[in-house]
Amino acid sequence: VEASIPEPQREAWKKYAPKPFTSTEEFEKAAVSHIETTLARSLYNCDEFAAYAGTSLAFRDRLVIDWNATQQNQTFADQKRVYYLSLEFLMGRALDNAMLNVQQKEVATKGLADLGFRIEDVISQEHDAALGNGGLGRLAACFLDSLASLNYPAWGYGLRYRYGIFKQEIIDGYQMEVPDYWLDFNPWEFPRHDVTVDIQFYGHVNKWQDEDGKQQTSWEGGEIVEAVAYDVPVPGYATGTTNNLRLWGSKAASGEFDFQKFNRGEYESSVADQQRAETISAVLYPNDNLERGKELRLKQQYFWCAASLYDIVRRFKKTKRAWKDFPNQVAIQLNDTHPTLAIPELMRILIDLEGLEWDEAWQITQSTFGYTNHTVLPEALEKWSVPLMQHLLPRHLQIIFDINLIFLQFVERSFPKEREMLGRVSIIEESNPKMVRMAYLALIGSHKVNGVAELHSDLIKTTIFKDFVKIYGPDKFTNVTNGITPRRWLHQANPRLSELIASKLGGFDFLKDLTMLHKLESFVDDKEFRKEFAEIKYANKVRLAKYIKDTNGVTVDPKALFDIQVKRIHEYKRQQLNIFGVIKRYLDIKAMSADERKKLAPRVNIFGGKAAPGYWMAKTVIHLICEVGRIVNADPDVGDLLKVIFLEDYNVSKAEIIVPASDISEHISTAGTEASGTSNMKFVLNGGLIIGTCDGANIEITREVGENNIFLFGNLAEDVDELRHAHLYGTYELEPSLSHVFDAIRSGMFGDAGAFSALVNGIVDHGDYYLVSDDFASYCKTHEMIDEAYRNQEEWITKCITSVARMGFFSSDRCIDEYAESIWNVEPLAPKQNGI
Ligand code: GL9
Repeated sequence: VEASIPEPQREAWKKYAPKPFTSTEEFEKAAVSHIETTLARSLYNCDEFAAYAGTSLAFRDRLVIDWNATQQNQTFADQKRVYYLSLEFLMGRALDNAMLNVQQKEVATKGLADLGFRIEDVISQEHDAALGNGGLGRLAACFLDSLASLNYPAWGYGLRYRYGIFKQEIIDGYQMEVPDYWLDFNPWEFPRHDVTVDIQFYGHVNKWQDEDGKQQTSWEGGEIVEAVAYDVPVPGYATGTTNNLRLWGSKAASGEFDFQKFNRGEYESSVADQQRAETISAVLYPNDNLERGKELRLKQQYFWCAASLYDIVRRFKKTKRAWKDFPNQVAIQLNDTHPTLAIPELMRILIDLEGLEWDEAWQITQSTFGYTNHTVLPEALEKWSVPLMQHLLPRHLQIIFDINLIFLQFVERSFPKEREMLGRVSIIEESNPKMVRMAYLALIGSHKVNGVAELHSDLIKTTIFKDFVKIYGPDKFTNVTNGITPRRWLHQANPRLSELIASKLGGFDFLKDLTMLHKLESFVDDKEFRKEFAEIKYANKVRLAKYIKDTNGVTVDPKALFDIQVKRIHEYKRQQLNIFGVIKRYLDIKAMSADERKKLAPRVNIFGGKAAPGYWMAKTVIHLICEVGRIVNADPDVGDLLKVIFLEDYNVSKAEIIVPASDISEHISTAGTEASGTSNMKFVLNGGLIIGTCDGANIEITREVGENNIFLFGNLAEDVDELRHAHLYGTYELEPSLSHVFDAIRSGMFGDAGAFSALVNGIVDHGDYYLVSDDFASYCKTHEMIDEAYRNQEEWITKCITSVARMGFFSSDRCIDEYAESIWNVEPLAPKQNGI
């Protein structure tokens, strides 16, 4: 309050308060001014990067105006806010998105042209913000876009990694990892050096009785690391609402201790402390669907949870409300178990610092948190060793033990005859060392738990959380099927298709209500529309073909069927099934007569994705893909009938080029393993069809688009356990056509056979856990059906258009409204200015 300008002086302020540009001239003025002054460049010294920087700064000014107004409006309105806690936000590039969301891209296009630049070249100067591994992180980014676009008062909280997900280089057919230092120039973040929180680690717990005989507990000693806030504006589409993403960076606390060391001349050690502190937010762990209990990771988690909660509690306390109102003002969503420490941390704040009784604190905590589960893969379920937690967070471990004790007593009372259940549901696993099961803690500490697609939400109730359904009843569990933002994944990635749709639907309102797409069905027989639709797909394929030529040096025919699988490389996602299928196709072609070959639809098989650096099997899959490409692409006998491409360093901005260019994309996980998938939605929304298993959101996509418009194959989730058991204990027979593929690999056709032996043996000798052999025949058969269907281009286009028209359900806007209604109980808040 002291910092506000006195009433009499406000007129002067308001007179000069900046106004957003609205014309080409105003944009040019803002951009040139930034290039000349902020960047100290000139007419003779302005390359594309400087043009990018100037454009970004001009748009940033615009966002900041809306951002300030939004924050002020939300503070005055004083209603419930949502806090989305996620260790990953895979944002990609910001400039294009900002221009489109404030609906000023045309102004910038013209303005940049006036200054001698092509906007695409300017946009491509930006370094991706790649603070995530894959689907989970990108989902968080789509949610932020929807929260702002729907005017929800919401903040994201995450970590400001200095290094995002590594850059992938393919060298001689092998993945190499290169660090991704992305902060050299980042105009999209605002360091808040005045918003800091001291975060404590290690130390010990003190308990004593105060004068009133009340038990008191405090956590003392140890070391302090400082959290500094970095704020990133998140503009909504066609609204004045610009929300905040707050990322915490770590640095050494500037206390006496350091200073004294420095003063004593112990420079090295004082610098070492500094570096150790900065290490906490240095690097994103590059694992997807895998947890490895590293101390630094636990430190990251607590650092970020504690800083975020301090911030949230500070904001709440400013409203002078009673603690019981906390859950009426605050909803915190836990994106997977990574932020689970926020639960014992809130308990610690309420009990140790604010003096609440356990029961009231627990009531508040449970009502505040919601937990989203994103996987049932056992290797991805987080567990932390009790000794490690005892060492790093002694007070939190005590609180976890207390939560567990009270919970187990409740279970004992409710199910006195089922004593074995206690061990199964305990937060503490009685192993050596003992482990804290984070998913159980998250579930017990939240009022709702959700899965991310219907099948997945059913599966968590029958597998990993089965006992908890009995304990709490089914109503604690719900489903919110994932979605994607149509702003980035249609309007931005595929502007021509977006334009075409707008021309038929009477404007761009569909970008705010994606269910409006259904009206496209009435144009499915419209000749002109069909022609344009097909032309756009072709142009997108030409764009990708050019990209492939530039990056891989391979010429591909845009008239061929583009078959794409881009996602993290993981055994459960079964890129190996895909490449084995490609090898079979190659062998088949080689055996065909010239006449038979004439009937074949040429194919381009495109792969992309990163393998976790320590995931040897995934790296082997990449190597095999590259080797198959090397042989096939150089085989003159095959020519354009088959090309195999591995695209290096798949990321968000590359997805924006790749996704709109597919005819078919592959979503072929072993049934029951892919919780949802979200790229499946992106591909169909962009007019491609999919081949997929009955897994994750594929099932709901099928329900929406209709069985005739999707190519499903393979075993069902309910049969997987049985099959796995049969592999191990029955007589195991390899699918013969797969056997031929393996013979070819073993013959050295694709280079050193030894390099691929583990991949082959995993299937032949070690139980084929992912059911590659079981699904191989049906997979290949389905690809033949795709060949057949693609030959009938008229039918094909009908399928594509019909599918696009039926994708309205998969907007992340629908998702966010569901969370708001069934988990958060929050209402949107109309913006005060610049709203449309
Ligand atoms: C994931 C699932 O594997 C995906 O199927 C799902 O679509 C996303 C978003 O809900 O979540 N779970 C998970 O751990 N990851 C996912 O992508 N992996 C990471 O990105 C870390």
